[in-house]
Amino acid sequence: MAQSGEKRKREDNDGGIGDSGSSQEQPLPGFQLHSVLRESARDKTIFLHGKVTSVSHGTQDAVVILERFPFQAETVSSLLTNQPELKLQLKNDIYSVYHLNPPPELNEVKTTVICPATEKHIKKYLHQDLYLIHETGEDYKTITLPFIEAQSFSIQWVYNILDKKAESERIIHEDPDPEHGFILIPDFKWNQKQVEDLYLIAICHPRGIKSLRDLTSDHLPLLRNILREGQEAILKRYGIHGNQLRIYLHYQPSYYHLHVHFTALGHDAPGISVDRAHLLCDVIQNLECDPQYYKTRTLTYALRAGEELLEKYRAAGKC
Ligand code: M7G
Repeated sequence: MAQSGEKRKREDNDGGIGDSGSSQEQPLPGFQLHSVLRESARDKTIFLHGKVTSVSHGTQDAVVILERFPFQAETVSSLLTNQPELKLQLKNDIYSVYHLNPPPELNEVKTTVICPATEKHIKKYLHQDLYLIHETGEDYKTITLPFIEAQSFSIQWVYNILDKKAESERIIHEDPDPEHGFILIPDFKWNQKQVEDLYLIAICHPRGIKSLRDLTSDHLPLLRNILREGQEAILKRYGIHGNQLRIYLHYQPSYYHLHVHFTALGHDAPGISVDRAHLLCDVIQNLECDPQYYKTRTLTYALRAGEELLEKYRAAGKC
């Protein structure tokens, strides 16, 4: 579908250098809350849609994700030893509940800002009912692919990493081979303070591989390389063995440049459910058995109400 020049410009800015270059400025000038997109008491996370206003950019949409950090074994005892301010809430026999006000350095809130946020970002974080799509190889060609080509998120942030224009100091491992190489880097969902919620992504060097659907047996050397070198690098850096890692691809991904997720097996990371995650070891085996597996196979995934791709499937009478 055609997009307005304004929208395209905003999407092209997504993750661009221009944005990270302005990190010295106040990141959320004049922030006004527009709505709560989603919240999770269990995950201690809230997703906000707001408006920010600055002289240079006028009024822009922003998505802000606030998230409480997990406790860290090294610092947690100081919460209790340094004369904590404990306010009693309830006492019954041997049981008591307090409110503890931690010192500021132990009370940080991880704040992820996407600005300017596109409509697609806002929808991505909005709580919506989910619907399953059973996408055949033919559906991919006639419905999904044209949609991706017209609509997908900008992957400028990915190119910034590959070109060392952003996050270069965060790279954990690189294989620079243009065909089989990749960069392993902490995902921006992970604060790197504890390995319990370890989350890295391997971004492949070759450009133009959009997703699982583009993979054939020609890509086996690349995939095997990511699996082997990714595990070795994580073992070396964090002491976590491959058998304690969940290594997978998303289908559908949000960003159409092939990347692989590495998460701690014990971490209930978002996007690990069977309707989205494809284990890299299974992907490799499937391609070893059938070089065209992902071109022909029906792939099942969930889409949110209101998502444009879902509307396309509905219009085609496929959902
Ligand atoms: P995905 O499967 O395309 O989509 O994964 P998802 O976000 O719906 O899971 C992309 C992954 O890249 C996610 O795990 C994001 O958290 C991560 N990510 C996204 N951005 C914009 C960045 C970024 O700028 N830097 C880093 N390091 N990770 C990012």
